[in-house]
Amino acid sequence: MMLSRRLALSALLAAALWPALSTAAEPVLDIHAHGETRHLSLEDIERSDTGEVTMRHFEGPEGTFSGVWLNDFLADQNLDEASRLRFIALDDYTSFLTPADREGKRFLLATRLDGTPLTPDNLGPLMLVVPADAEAVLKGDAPMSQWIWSIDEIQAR
Ligand SMILES: Nc1nc2c(c(=O)[nH]1)N[C@H]1C(S)=C(S)[C@@H](COP(=O)(O)O)O[C@H]1N2
Ligand SMILES: [Mo]
Repeated sequence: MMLSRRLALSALLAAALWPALSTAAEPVLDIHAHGETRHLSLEDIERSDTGEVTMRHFEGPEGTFSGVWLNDFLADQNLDEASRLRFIALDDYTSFLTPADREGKRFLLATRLDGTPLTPDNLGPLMLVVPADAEAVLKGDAPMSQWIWSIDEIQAR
């Protein structure tokens, strides 16, 4: 009796958790570097040092954005030496970051809003923000041209 009840409970739990687990394992980012392409899932990305910021994004979404610090993530991907990084978004918007840009500002590669993976509806799957500039950007006192959202590709060279 006890056993079958426990089995039923684990089956129920597995069914409930499956969407979250499969989402985390799905590829969300293509990295092109040294003539190779790497497909990374949220799980892969979130192995790097995590950070978070509670703020309103100028495009609307508001809450606690969590993700990984860009420089830690790049180091983990052996891309910290890249002299030029190109970010490409789902809307084909593209921007570049140099090592000096990354030294001057601490970028967070956001993966989640209030714990839920970002989707294209709320500027996902990945988004770059500068937590230290959150208030200044809203007031118009700091530029936000490097706050690229809906990132799904990084090219490094
Ligand atoms: N994915 C994506 N990110 C983007 C943009 C965009 O069009 N698409 N515009 C960039 C620019 S040029 C600026 S100034 C800021 C704000 O863009 P907006 O004024 O068009 O909202 O977001 C940046 N990030
Ligand atoms: Mo802009």
